[in-house]
Amino acid sequence: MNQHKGWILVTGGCGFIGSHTVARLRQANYAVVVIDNLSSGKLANLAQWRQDPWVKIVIADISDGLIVPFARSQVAGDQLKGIIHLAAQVSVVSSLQNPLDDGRNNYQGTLQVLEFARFYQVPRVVMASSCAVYGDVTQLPVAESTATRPISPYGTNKLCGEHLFGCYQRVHGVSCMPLRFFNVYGPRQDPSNPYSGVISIFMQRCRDQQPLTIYGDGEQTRDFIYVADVADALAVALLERTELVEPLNLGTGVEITINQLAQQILQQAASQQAISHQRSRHGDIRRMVADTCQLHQQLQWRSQTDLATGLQATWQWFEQSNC
Ligand code: UD2
Repeated sequence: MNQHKGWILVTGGCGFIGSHTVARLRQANYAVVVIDNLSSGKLANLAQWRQDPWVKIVIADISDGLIVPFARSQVAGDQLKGIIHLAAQVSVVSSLQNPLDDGRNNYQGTLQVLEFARFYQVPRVVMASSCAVYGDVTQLPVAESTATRPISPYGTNKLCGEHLFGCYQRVHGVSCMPLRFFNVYGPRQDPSNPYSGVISIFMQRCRDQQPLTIYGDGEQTRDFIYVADVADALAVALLERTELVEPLNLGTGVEITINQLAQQILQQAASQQAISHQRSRHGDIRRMVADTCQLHQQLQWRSQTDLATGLQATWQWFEQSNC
């Protein structure tokens, strides 16, 4: 393909969500520049675009600034159409252990992205925020109007990132929109550390014939959204609903307990692995599910993949991969 519809910068594009976002943008014939420090992302996640002239990858840490790495990308002469900002430290637990690292990645990194957008007059920036901005909630499903009271440096820095977005919008006219991700799952999610997504951990354990561990009684709930749907919502927010600027929940509105999830995964994997229970994780949120009314009304978007379908696709990937 010789032509494309314009360049889009994806920070964290080598990661789990980032690589699906690159796929979604290439499908729509946008060219993509990725900046990634490979702290959790992998070049292998973008292997299928290795020969693609419209996917450029620069290895750099966004918290040190984007202007110099972008100059290395060979597309610096072209006007960017937009930025999808996904590069982040993603573990709530790590943020409690190393709050300064979290601040550097998630607050300073976001500020660097916005300074870059201002410098290059990038018309639109969309960022990954998190339902962690709400903290412990008493009313479910959680709506965007709920008071934000984060209970971790991770949630606090994501909230600060949202405020930076609002500030750059008002002061510098950079069109900015945060999406508050709920629990994202799907192919390429890396199960290699204890704070990886629960679906990736359970699937790896089924595949490797090890028992599953549930923290606490398993009656805690989450709202799981499939990664290709997340990539689609990001593309729509960046390219189609450019008038939107207020944060929106990005979830499915479907609440499931971890006990139910474990059973569904065992069934999908045709596995009879035992389930053991361990003490609850410190700070584990009890119940979480998105109110998706604003997502439907404003973004005019809803998730397409139900949990059974998403688990099936994820399991197929786990069976074939050796991660
Ligand atoms: C998710 C996000 C995090 C942040 C947060 C906001 C992931 C990986 N993390 O954290 O970035 O946005 O939401 O609140 O999406 N569990 C088990 N057994 C296991 C692993 C987990 O029982 O082997 C439980 C865990 O205790 C929790 C639930 O499964 O109750 C989900 O855990 P998680 O680590 O997938 O995600 P979460 O919600 O803690």
